[in-house]
Amino acid sequence: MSSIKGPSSAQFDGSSLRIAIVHARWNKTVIESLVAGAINKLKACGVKDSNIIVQSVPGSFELPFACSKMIAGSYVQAATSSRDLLGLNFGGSSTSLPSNKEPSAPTPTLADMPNAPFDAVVAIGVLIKGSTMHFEYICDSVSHALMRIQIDTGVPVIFGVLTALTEDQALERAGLGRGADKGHNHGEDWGLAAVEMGTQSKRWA
Ligand code: DLZ
Repeated sequence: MSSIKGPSSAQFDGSSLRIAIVHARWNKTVIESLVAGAINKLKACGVKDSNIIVQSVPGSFELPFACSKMIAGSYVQAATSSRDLLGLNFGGSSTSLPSNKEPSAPTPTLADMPNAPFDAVVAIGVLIKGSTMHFEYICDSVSHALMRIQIDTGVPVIFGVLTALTEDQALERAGLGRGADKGHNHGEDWGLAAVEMGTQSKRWA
């Protein structure tokens, strides 16, 4: 029997939105796919490439700090863009998963967005349970901190943190499953959620 789980879709126009993606670098293969899925969906909803800022941090534990600084407009973009660090080149308007062969578009930095008031921030991380309590502490603290940031700042923070018990769970949620069913890339859902919440938060302002 097919699953009934998942969001019902609604269409929002992202053409006037500025979106920040902050991602951890732990579990790179899964992260790459999730970030690509989110960017592709943002662009499919009309968000301009020049209005998508991507910033990386070491691990998921660092996501709340970086999100909060991005919202404050004071996080310094690394000299090398995270898209390049990941080998992700998002040139062109293709909505398919990016290939490293596509020409690299100049990656916008915060300097290109003075007073960058992001309409939404997508926090992306992949936590995979190990043999200690580390996983539980990070999942708990990061999810609470991200919730607090969006409530305190009024800027929607999309919870793009996979809290997987196994590597296979993480791969399947990034569309990279090892079986016949590759699974669904949740990054796409996060991109959609960012456009909806960014649009709605303008109306609720
Ligand atoms: C240390 C650590 C471990 C063991 N596992 C993960 C993980 O599965 N996913 C992730 O995003 N980060 C992990 N980290 C790194 C922490 O998030 C953090 O970067 C370090 O503890 C430094 O603060």
